Amino acid sequence: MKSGFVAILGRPNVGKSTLLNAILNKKVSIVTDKAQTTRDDIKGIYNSEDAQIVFIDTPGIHKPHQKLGQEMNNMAFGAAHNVDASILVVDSSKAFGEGDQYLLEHLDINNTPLIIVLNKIDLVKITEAKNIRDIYENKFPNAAIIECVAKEKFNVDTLLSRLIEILPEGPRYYDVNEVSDKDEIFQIKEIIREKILKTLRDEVPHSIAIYMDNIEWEENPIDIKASIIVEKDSQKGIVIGAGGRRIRDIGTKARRDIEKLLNKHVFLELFVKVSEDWRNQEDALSKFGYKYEK
Ligand SMILES: Nc1nc2c(ncn2[C@@H]2O[C@H](COP(=O)(O)OP(=O)(O)OP(=O)(O)O)[C@@H](O)[C@H]2O)c(=O)[nH]1
Ligand SMILES: [Mg+2]
Repeated sequence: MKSGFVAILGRPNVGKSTLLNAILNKKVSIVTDKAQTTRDDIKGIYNSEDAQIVFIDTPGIHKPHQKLGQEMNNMAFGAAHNVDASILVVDSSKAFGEGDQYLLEHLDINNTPLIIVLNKIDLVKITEAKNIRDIYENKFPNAAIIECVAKEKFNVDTLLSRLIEILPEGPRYYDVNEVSDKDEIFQIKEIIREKILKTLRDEVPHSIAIYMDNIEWEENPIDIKASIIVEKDSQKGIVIGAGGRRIRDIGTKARRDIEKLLNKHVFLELFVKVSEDWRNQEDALSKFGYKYEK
């Protein structure tokens, strides 16, 4: 029996969460086309007959502009420690730049085995792929490099077999029926945040947190009251939209996914509240669950 912990690391928007969902054949981490979608360490547990791999999806490592960004980086750096192996996901359709340099300077994978996933290879010409491969081969001569299309599950099996080779003999750390370490409340908040990220543009989606006001599990439909937290007054109207159309749309889409998750009918009520400059306020970061503790 092979088992162990594996951190999925990389810059924002490279496809880390897509890769995790592809490995698990289940959506445990939200995916959008916006950078900095993932804000937490999210464990996803893969089980086969003779292996268990506990993957840790992490926030994309970036140069932080707010305290929230620092906390997110800390979660990713923290995940890179105390694991048996790491996967560094790279968007191979983007030229190597400042952001990649930042990551390489700050990330310490602590001498654990590394697999580099050159993702989004579907968007790349063969010659360009070779350039990116050369850069990472030079940086990490001991790492295995695998080209993937996480979105299409291309080469995900190859990645899994390589990982199983690398991992030590060990027990199952989690029950075989557990897919993620996050509870339903976390997943409900993430579904709401995903719908907002997909609906809004520019800086607004990054300024949002979700706060669960109340859930009445015994009611039918289940009664959920949640608040969308924005940073400034001017963002309230953007989230609500003309005649409340935008928030209704977000609510409808979120409710459908929450019903699928819980397999029950749901009544979802959303509120919009301002928490001034919350991404820089320690107490607000704690309240919304973004304080890195280890
Ligand atoms: N073309 C292509 N797009 C991909 C692939 N994998 C992921 N994507 C897209 O890339 C975008 C970002 O994917 P995510 O999985 O959210 O990326 P992430 O690295 O988790 O991003 P953060 O959570 O922000 O750090 C989404 O629009 C995905 O659909 C791929 O192999 N090919
Ligand atoms: Mg992600």
